[in-house]
Amino acid sequence: MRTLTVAALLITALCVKEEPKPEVVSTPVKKPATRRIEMAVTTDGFVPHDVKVKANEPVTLVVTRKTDETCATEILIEGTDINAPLPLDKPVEVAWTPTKAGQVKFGCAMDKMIGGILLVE
Ligand SMILES: [Cu+2]
Repeated sequence: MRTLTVAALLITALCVKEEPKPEVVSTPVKKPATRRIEMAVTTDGFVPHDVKVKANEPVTLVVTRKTDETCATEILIEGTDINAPLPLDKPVEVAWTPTKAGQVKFGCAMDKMIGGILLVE
């Protein structure tokens, strides 16, 4: 009797498994992933130092300082309050959404002497 029950259960399970799934009518809306831009601080400064971005498109700069021989121990972005410390060998995420086309300087606290340009299109 028990074997029969198990068999019946198995068959039921198999039947359920093989039942066609109802078709999904609406596809879930995918949020566009924020563009991530990997950046390093080396003895050459910020690498890359010129980056193209798009107005109104959020980006995340992922900045890793890889040397102590630099004064760029933080990253500032012109025209924003962004001022993120860059600990050695630790990726730091800097989220930013450019609002208008043009060139935006970024770089170290010393007037971005070590730094680069974000080219906003
Ligand atoms: Cu500096």
